[in-house]
Amino acid sequence: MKRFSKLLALLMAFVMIFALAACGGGKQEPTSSPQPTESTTGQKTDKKIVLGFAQVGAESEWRTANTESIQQAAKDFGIELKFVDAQQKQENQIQAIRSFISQGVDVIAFAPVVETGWDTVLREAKDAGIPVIIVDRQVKLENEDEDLYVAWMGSNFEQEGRDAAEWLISYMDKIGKGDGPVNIAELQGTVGSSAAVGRKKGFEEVIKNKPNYKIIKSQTADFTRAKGQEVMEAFLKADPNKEINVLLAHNDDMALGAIQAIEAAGRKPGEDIIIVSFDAVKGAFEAMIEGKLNCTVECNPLLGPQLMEAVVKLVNGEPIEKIIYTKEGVFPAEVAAQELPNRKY
Ligand code: GZL
Repeated sequence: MKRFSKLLALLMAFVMIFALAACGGGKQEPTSSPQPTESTTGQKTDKKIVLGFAQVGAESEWRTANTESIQQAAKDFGIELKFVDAQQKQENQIQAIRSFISQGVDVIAFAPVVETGWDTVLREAKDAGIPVIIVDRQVKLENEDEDLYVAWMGSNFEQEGRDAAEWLISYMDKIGKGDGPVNIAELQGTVGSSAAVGRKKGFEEVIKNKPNYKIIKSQTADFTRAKGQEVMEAFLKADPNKEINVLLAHNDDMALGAIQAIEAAGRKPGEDIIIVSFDAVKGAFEAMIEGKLNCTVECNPLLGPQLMEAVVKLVNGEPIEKIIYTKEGVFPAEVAAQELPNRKY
């Protein structure tokens, strides 16, 4: 009899252990079974994918649209998104990436606030076996041959800069000012960011062939509207002879701030000072309709679906392109009214 009760107790213990293991040992398992994640390629994954994303910050309308696109696409793809807003500080982004590594996420993605200083943390992610996708801005590695990330997706910033310069030259010729002095004030984006570096490089590459085109003032306003207004005020105060007749702003937010400064100084934005900027956010279209901005070069923030597609492919073990450019256009004021209703950000 004793043997039988021992056997029964052993059996009961086994059943208990098995039952606990089946419900995750008390861990908070998702109540609903993980939804299969379907990429647009039709591939399904049953595993709940976890993506860690370290965002630059919330400095502009562009960034807000980029964040919304990523958050919505994660929901649409059934991907668990761990999202950190780094408030435009590289140290916060690095800290977030390290936290994603320690949490053991499946994929890490981030929009690098500046180009350099990422090698160490990218090596840590690689050593942890976690693939990294760079989104939007680019990184410059100490050793470009080192394979520290699986893909980059975003805009061709140098092409955007070239497009802005080519539009400006054609516009100045059209209004009969192409042969006179074209004195450009430049509001640069965040110092060391690939968006600012690339736009400046592309713009200067085109105007270097036009001796009457000169950048006579240039300073960063960190991609924000407030600093755009502040720096433009300073430019205008230092321009008593009103030599500035063009503003190049590395994003629409800084251009919109500069417009306020130009009006406060009694000058007409879009007429006395021709303005070209980047992003093509709704605020830029509204300013063009008011005649205060002359052209915006699109920089597409809606990268969410492309990112999630790449994440699912990675987790499914499918190959992804190393470089994924987004498609973009150039929007002069004359098309603003017809285009505004189509704008998604
Ligand atoms: C460009 C992006 C830039 C935008 C700005 O891809 O990194 O950062 O042009 C934003 O509006 O702040």
